[in-house]
Formats: sequence, C-alpha cells, structure tokens
Amino acid sequence: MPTDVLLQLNTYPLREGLKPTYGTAGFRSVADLLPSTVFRCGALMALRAGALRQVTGIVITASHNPEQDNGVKLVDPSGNMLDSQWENMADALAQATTAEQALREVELIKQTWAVGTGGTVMVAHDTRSSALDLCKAAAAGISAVGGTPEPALLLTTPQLHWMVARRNCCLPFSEVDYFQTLLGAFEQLRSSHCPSAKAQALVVDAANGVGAPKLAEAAGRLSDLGLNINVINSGTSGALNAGCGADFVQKEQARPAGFESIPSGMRCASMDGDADRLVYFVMRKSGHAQLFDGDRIAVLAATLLDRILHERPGADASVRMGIVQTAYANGSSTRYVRSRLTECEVVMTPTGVKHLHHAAAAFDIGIYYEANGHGTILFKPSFLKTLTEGSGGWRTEMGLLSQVMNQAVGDALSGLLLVEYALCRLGWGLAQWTDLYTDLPSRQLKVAVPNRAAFTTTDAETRLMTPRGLQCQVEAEVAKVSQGRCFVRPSGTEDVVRVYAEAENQIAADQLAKAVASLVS
Ligand code: NG1
Ligand code: ZN
Repeated sequence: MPTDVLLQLNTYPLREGLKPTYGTAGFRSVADLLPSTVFRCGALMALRAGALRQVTGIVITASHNPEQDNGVKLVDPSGNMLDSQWENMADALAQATTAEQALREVELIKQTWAVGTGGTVMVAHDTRSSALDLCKAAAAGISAVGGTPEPALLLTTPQLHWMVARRNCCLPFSEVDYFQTLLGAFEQLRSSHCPSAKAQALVVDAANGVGAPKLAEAAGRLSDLGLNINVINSGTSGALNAGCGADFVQKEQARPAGFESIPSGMRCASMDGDADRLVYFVMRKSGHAQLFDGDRIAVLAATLLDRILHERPGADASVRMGIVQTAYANGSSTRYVRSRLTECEVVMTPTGVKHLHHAAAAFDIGIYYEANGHGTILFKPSFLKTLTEGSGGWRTEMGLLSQVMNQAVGDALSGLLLVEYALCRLGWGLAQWTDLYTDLPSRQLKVAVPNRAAFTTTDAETRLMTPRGLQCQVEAEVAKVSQGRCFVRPSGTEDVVRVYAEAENQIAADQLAKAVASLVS
C-alpha cells in the first residue's frame, strides 16, 4: 500500500516553490496550482473519517474569489469546519515538498490517530470550470489511503456541511431532505405566525454561482407562500462573482452587475459564489446600495428571538443568548446590542466562521454573523431538548427556527428564510429594520503586498504585532479622526492585506483607510 500511495502522490506533485497554507476557510489559490493540495486534502479527510469512524466532507470552491481561483473547504463529521488541531496536519501534508515527505506525513497521521485505512468522504463542488479535475484529484487522494470517495455533487457549501452533519446523526441527508427541512419549517412558521402576510418580492443576486440553481429550486415553494423570488446573475451571462455577489455588494455598497433595470427601492439580496453568505440591500437613486449586512441580520435575529422568549409563559427562566461578531462588525451594531438588547451578550472573535461558530456554541442560542453575511444561529442541543419536554407555541416556534437555520455552517438560504420570517413575524418593513441604528460610515481596502505573512496580529485581529512599529503609525492616523477606528490584517483567502476604517463621516472613513493603506503598501 505505501508504494501505491507514493505512486499516486507522485502523480500530483507540489509545484516547486509553493507553500500552501490553511487559511480562513481551507486552502485557496489559482486553480492550476491546486491539484496536489486537493489530492492530499482528500487523503487527510479520508484518514480523519477512518480515525473517527464517521463520514467527512470536502467542498471544491473558492467562494467569493474570481472564477480562475479555486479552493478546498474541509468538513468535519459534525458538519463544522475541520478541527483546528488537524489544520496543522493539513498544512504539513500540503507543504511536503516531495512525495516521500508527504508519505511520511500520511504515516505520521496514521500512527498518531491509530487509523489503519481511510473512511467515507462526501465531495461537493461549485460551478467553477476547474471543479471536475479537482474533484478527480480529491477522489484519488481519498482512494489512495483506502477511503471511499462519494460521487461529487454540484452543491452549495452549506448543503454539503448540512448533509455530513445529518448523515453522521443517522438522519435523512439527501438534497431533497435539505430543502424539505428548511422550507418545510419555514412554511409552518409562516402559516402559524403570519397567516395573512402580504405578498412580497425579492430580487436575488446569485453571483453567477451555485446558489442560482439551488435558489431556483426553492423559489417555487416560496412563491406559494407569497414570497416571489427573482434570481439575477444566474450564471447564464456574467462571470462568477464578477462585479456582483455578496462580497462585492457589502464591500463596494454599489449596484451589482445585472441590476441595471432593477428600480430603486426594491428589496434585493445578494449571495456569494458558494451561497454561504447573504446580505440584503436596496438600491438608492444615487447608485448607492443601502446595505443590510450580517451585523443587521444578527440584530434582527436577536430581536425576533428576544420577542419569542419574552412572550413565553414564565419568561423569567433564563435562556442565555449571545451574538458573536468580529472586528469588521460596524461599531453601531455592537453599541445597539449592548444598550438595547441587554439580555443578549456580545462576544468578539477573530475573522472566520471557524472562530465564530465555536464561540456561538457556548450559548443556549448563539447568533453569529460576520459583517459580510456569513453566519447562522446555533441552538444548544440541551436547550433544544427542553423544547421537546413541554408543549406550547413558543417551543414549537423555536424548534422550527432551529430547522430553518443550517446549524452546521453559515447558509444563504437559511439567512434569507430567517430575514423573511423575522420581518413578517415582527410586522416590520425594511424601514423599521433600518431605523434600529445608523451604521457608522466605513471603508474597506485591499492592499497588495510582497509578503502578507509579514503582517501578524493580536487582540482578535484588532492590533498589528508585526511589522514592528506599524501599529503605532496606524493609531496616530486613527487619533486624527472623530469616532475613528481602524485595523489591518492579512487576508486568509486572498493574497492581500485588508484595511478596515470607520469614522464619523464617509469622507473621514475613506481618508483614514487610504492613509493607513499607504502605510501598509
Ligand atoms: P479573509 O480573506 O481572511 O478576510 C474572508 C472574509 C471572512 C470569511 C472568509 C471565508 C472579510 C473581511 N473576510 O476572509 O469574513 O468570510 O473570507 O469566506 O469579509
Ligand atoms: Zn462563501
């Protein structure tokens, strides 16, 4: 067997000089450079499945990155992202410069985890043209260590995470089950709590990605409930994530491609290339997209859940609810939760769902959303169990919400259903949602640098440790600006350093971001 593995490893050599690194959400790069990394990730996830005697997963996607990039997201048996302990093994295996060295890493994993042979790995991919070759590389890696690759399916990232989690709990896990669970629960919520909700239209930017066909599948059932979804950027004309998608709308706050004929004032939403992020927006006549970002979705969710908890009999029995944010959360959203949603705690973590998810799991109800719309709500299993121990409207409502929300990982479809339900349950339009608080003007910039690894951070990524002296210079710029806040961190998904600035007005936020970007470059 080792010689077979060696032979296979030699078929997928690591390009000289490359040092793939597990980033914010797995490995990502230009697609041509990935076969070796994907093969080795296949082997790793098969060994993880073998070690735990459960099914694991792999998604071939580069999410919001352009079409020419690709990547690999690794899914643990729980449906969450790969356990952080294994990230180091993933790095060591992906970075092994020769097949012999990679084989030694494989053997080391086998010894450390007492795993004889690989287990079953579910594989999914997005719409990128490089997907099928990389799926083949993943399957070869899985098979090389004696694992079983499942046939690769065109799925959103959150669908595969959901399926892996369900399968390991011996629950129905097909794509049909996924839609039935989320949409079925949404239908019940709508008919019980908003039976006479007005018909609504929603225009969704699907980023020319895998979310388009998947949302189209859900749209028929949603229109029966009076939610009429018009999917734009469905992959027939424009390119993946090109001038569109959740990342574009959130960062540029401008009209996405394909929306030229959408009238201002319409309710719109945008998902990213693998449909794990969602933001809402409304085009204004100025061409500015008024954004309802992940922070605002989290606050809406907390308001809904707070209402449900207060309506229950014996409302004083404590249920611990929290919102998890990152440094990218708009300062106004944090202030709003702290001052107005006083029963909801706020926790800050570094960027990346792997950190937020973990922190949210500590609460009975943990709401986590990154500003870019990547997030979900977690209901602690022990809390869910208390819901089944009695009867009552609020218990059923909570239980149904826990099914609408994909609890394995952030999911644009769950986010959409959550927002639509929350607005109709609270009897709100977009105006009430807007009025909760006013975002502080902000600006995000990407700066290309020769070596982003030279930038290291501390304090949940809010302060730079290296390059030495740079943090003091950033603080000197911040001190010049009223209500200024600014931080710099290396991206874990793109070859850039990100600068985020917030200030009292847009001009000051723009100037602060620009000044700090010039310090960085
Ligand atoms: P990086 O590139 O590490 O900033 C981006 C997002 C994360 C997360 C990941 C995974 C921003 C500022 N960063 O990470 O929040 O969503 O992609 O997709 O949006
Ligand atoms: Zn994504």
